[in-house]
This record gives sequence, C-alpha cells and structure tokens, in this order.
Amino acid sequence: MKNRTGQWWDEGKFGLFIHWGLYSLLGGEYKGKRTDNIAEWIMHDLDIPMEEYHKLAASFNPTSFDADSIVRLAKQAGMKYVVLTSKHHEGFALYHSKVSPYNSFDATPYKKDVVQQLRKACDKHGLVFGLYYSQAQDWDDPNACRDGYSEEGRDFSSYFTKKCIPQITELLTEYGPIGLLWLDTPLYMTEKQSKTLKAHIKSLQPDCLISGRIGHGLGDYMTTGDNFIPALAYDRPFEVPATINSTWGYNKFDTNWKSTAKILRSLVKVVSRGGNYLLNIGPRGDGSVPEESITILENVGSFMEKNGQSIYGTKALPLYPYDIDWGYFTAKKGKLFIHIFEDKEDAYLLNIANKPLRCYRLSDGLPLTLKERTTCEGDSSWLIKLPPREEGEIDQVICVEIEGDVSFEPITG
Ligand code: H79
Repeated sequence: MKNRTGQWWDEGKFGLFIHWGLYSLLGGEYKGKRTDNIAEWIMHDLDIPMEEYHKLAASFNPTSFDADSIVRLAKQAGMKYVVLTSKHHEGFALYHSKVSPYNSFDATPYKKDVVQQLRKACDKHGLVFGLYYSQAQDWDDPNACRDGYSEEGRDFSSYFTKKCIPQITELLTEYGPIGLLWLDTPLYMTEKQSKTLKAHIKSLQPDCLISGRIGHGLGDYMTTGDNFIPALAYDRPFEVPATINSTWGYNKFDTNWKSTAKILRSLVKVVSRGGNYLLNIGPRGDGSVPEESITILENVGSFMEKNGQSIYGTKALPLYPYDIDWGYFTAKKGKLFIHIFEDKEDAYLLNIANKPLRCYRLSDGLPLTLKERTTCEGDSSWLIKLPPREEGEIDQVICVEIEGDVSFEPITG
C-alpha cells in the first residue's frame, strides 16, 4: 500500500516533539530514588502507586510555561510542525477533557488547557499542530495496556471505548485541524482495534496523519524506533523521533546533551534517506525549557536559516556507490546539495551521472570551481574547490545545479 502523507509533512522534514506531563515535575527522581530510564516512565519504573502519583497534579502549576516562546523557538530552529504529548502513558491529559478529570484543567491549580495554548501559538506562527496520544498504555486505567504486565485481567476494550476513543474525539473535534496524531506503543491492540481507531480518526479529520505506531502497519507513514535512523533510503515515507539528550520527559540528572553537530548530522542523514526528523524537548515541571536545548535549537536555526533549501522539499537519493565519511547528499529536482562536515580543501566525487551546470556555496551563493574529468579507469569525477570554513561552521553546504534528478553511475572497474 502506498502511504499517504500531507504536503506539509513531506516537504517540512523537521518537527518539534514536546514531552510534558506530571513526570516533568519529578525530573527523574521520586522520594530520593532516581530512575535509570527515560524520565516519563518513572511511574512505571519506580512502581509509584496510582493514588500517590495522582497527588502530583496538585502541584502542577507551571507558571513559566509559555506556548508562544516554545513555538517561536521551533520556528526559529526551522521546524515546520509541533507535536505535543496530549496524554502520555501516565494517563494525565494536558487539556480540558470531559472524559476524565485527570487533566491540566480539572485536577491542577493551573486550571489551563495546554493543548489550546499551543494550538493558538502554532496558528499565530504558521506551524502545523500535531498531538501525541498514548492510545494503548494508560497507567491510570487498570484496563489499558501496560508494558511488562500481562493482558490477563484487563478489559482493554473497556478502556478503549470509554477513554481512548472519546478523548481522541475531543482532541479532533474541539481544537481545529490537527495535522498529525502521534500514536505510540500499540502493545496488545488487535488489528481490528487499530483499524477501528484509524477509521474513527479519519472520519473526524480525514487529513490528520497517523504515525506508524497505531500498529499493524496502518499508519500513514513508518515510524522508526526511538532514535533509530534507517541505514538506507526507505521505500515508504518515514519519521525518526529523536531525543536531544537521553530522555524525552525532563530529567534533571540527564546532562547528556547531543552536540549541535550531532543533531545536524542526524537531520541531514535522515533527510537524505527520505525521512522526517522529529526532535524532542522536555520542559521542566514549571514549564521552562532547559537552556541547553534552547541553545541547540538556536544553533540548528542558524544553519537552517541559510541552508534550509537543502532540507525542505528534498527527496531520498538513490544509493551512492561509495561510502563518503566526510558528508552526505540531499537533493531535489535540479539540485544536488553536498553537506560537508569536515574541514577540507576540496570535495572529490566519482560516478555522479549528471552534468553540473553551476556550483556555489548555498549560504551566500559564492560561486565555486567544479572541474569535471574522466578518471583513468573511465569513471566520471567532480573536483570542487571548497571555500575556507566560516567560524563555527558545522555543515558547509555546496549546491550543484544539475538537469533533472540526481543519478549515479555504476563503478567501472
Ligand atoms: O514517548 C517516548 C517514550 O516514552 C515512548 N516513545 C517515545 C516517543 C516509549 N514507549 N515505550 N518505549 C518508548 C519503549 C520503552 C522502553 C523502556 Fe523500559 C522504558 C526501557 C526503559 C524504560 C520498560 C521498562 C522496558 C524496560 C523497562
């Protein structure tokens, strides 16, 4: 089956994931015990009883939360869509749900609808708004799925019809167009249940995309494993969800921030293989965003501002016959972008079949010399003289204008 994605998703390539919930208040620690795992799993991993965990809602008063500044940050980073955890596995909803009072409006002193605030901010700044919803796991409902626990004694269909479907109905009927519903961990949902859910979502919002994790291959695109990048181009649209440190939800002990260089490499790699990159931030319990993630996103933004054309609207390339260790290609009709991640004097490439028409540095159009030659073995080659790198430049992007789509020649020898 050919997957169907929206033009905004296909061309946008880069989105912001936001993991935020009651777990954010704990920051990876509960009653002096730390979790070794991803912080949004703390209730599960430290076996915090439901009634105890509920008490967290009473201290959810995130006065530093500012939807507008988060969406501006995403926009500045060059992201085209935002996906917020409207309800993660913990079961607490970040909107005013009539289905369950365990939400940011009814159960907290904050008394606000977070989904609504982000919706407005996305509209204001022209970003597509998407929602994560944990459709199978809900640790607040003994009938829902729970990783590591058996299915026995659970009446999943009761949770499914009484909480999951009605909450998804609320999200898709009360907040305007939702670009994407990011479902996760289908666990023991049957194919029939996944199909019912898909039909329900499409009946309410036919244009709402569904992530691969609806289960049973029913998503509108494939979702890779968390932080996993396919080794090659993939024959379906796909998205890579990625953390910016080692956790999704805020963990005050996690200082394992990825470097901007690492993030840019991942973005370019994913895009060159035809995918989208959904990069996460985990705001603190008070709503503030860790400064390190702000800096990383700002740095990525400076790259995107000058070089966005090498990302947006690009398509997966055919497989280049050589493993080049200094960079990656991205491409669209008429343009091949060479992303150079090392300080080099020139870029030497073999077996590109296209005729080069023009070669320049993408950030400012600086013309560059490209020499074409057939090697002694009979392969075509390009030798591009590179300009000196700018201060702090991570990825120097060279654009070579070509006719049509890029294609590679087989190796002659
Ligand atoms: O929302 C993020 C994660 O919480 C969610 N997907 C991303 C986008 C996710 N759900 N499940 N998983 C990821 C797999 C989780 C596995 C683990 Fe564990 C959780 C490893 C450690 C904690 C469960 C508990 C398996 C081993 C211990």
